[in-house]
Amino acid sequence: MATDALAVPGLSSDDPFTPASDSAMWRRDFLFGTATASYQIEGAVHEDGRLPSIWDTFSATPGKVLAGDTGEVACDHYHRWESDLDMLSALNVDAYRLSLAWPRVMDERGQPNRKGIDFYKRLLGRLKEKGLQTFVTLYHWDLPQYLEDRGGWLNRDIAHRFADYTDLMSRELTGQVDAWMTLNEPWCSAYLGYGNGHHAPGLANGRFATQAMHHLLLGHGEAVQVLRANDPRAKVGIVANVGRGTTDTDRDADRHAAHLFEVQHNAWILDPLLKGRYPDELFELWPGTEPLALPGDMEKIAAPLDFLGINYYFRTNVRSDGAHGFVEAPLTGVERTQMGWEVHPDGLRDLLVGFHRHYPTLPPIYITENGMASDDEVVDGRVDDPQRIAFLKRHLSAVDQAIKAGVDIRGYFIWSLMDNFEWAFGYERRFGVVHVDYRTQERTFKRSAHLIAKFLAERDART
Ligand code: IFM
Repeated sequence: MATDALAVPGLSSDDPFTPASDSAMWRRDFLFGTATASYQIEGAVHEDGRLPSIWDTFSATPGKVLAGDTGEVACDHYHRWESDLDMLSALNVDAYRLSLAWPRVMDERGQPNRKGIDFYKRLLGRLKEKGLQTFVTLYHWDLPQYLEDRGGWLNRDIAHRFADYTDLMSRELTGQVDAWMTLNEPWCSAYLGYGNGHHAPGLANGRFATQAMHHLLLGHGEAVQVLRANDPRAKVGIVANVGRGTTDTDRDADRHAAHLFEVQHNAWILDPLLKGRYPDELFELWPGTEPLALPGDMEKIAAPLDFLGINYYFRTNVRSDGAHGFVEAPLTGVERTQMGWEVHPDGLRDLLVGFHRHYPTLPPIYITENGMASDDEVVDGRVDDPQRIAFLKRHLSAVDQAIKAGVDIRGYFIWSLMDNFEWAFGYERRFGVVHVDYRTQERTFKRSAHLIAKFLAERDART
């Protein structure tokens, strides 16, 4: 693995990544990091007492994941974590966002699995030795299968089970975590997992989606209380994936459709968290799907947060469906990534500024994921990823513009540290700034990684 970033030839301060000299990205207190998630990188699914997760079950089901890929080996990070953390430090980042695998640390009776817990203690201990800030997600989609067998996120009891798991891990890891995130992207867990079945557990029912969301958010609310009690010095937040919806016509009906797209993607999660209620328009879009909520639930869900994690990837163009909803109307002639997602940095800026104006209680924001997939290959020991370099530069500029417009944004995490298991798309889609050869597990810095390391070294040298 080539890690000497400063040795990359031909890079000057006007290279294709380095942010403009007046950008907030140069500020030493603006946190730079990369992000990963347990099921996507760890592998070792049968080791040291780890129990099956819904993603083991789902990916073993024919037709669910591209090419039949599974997370059984993934990046083998469970065995290679030490060299992976060396690779991370060579990027000169300030922080690392990772997730804990619930099925690795707790058994069916709620008892701790010491070997699994010790893995994370070692990992976090090493990150601290390296001087990195630790951002830890409790739930990034790998639900223990035994809980899905009891109804998963459709069973209200899961909120208490999530609080128990949070209690265990926050007692065990107190002092090793700078920032806790309860859930990653509840929209994906609820909508893709229970609404359209594209993700584990693969159920497809509109009512299930809204009920699963309510229990996810309730679990979040209970977990916030536990984290405040067990680890009062750590920051507490949640991560939402947000989507920009626009339309390419002047028709009022299409503009309203774009608004409804954002209600369904953003307000569905942000309104309960920041206003203590679901948006009425959600149930105009999906009539009859109001979740069963008990008195006191919404107060728990809306507990104050120290930060909000925002994950942003693309913009969606929509038009009215002629009734009460929206349909996608894909634009032609726009730049897209290997996922087919449109590259649209202004969408990130516009969403951030919009949230700042719309939610008086908006807490400080970290961009907890942003990045893109490309079909990267190693050629003569190098990986050139020009589209990613331009993508990152443009999105950092969008973040800078939002900061200058008054939004309190404290940091930015690239998705992802390394290529990994991209859920229903398996290993084909490569999001990493480090390339992974899945046959040999060799890691190779892409050119984007060299440029990030160079920029951060220059930033540190200035201060
Ligand atoms: O890989 C995922 C990640 O797990 C959650 N956010 C989106 C990424 C890219 O699809």
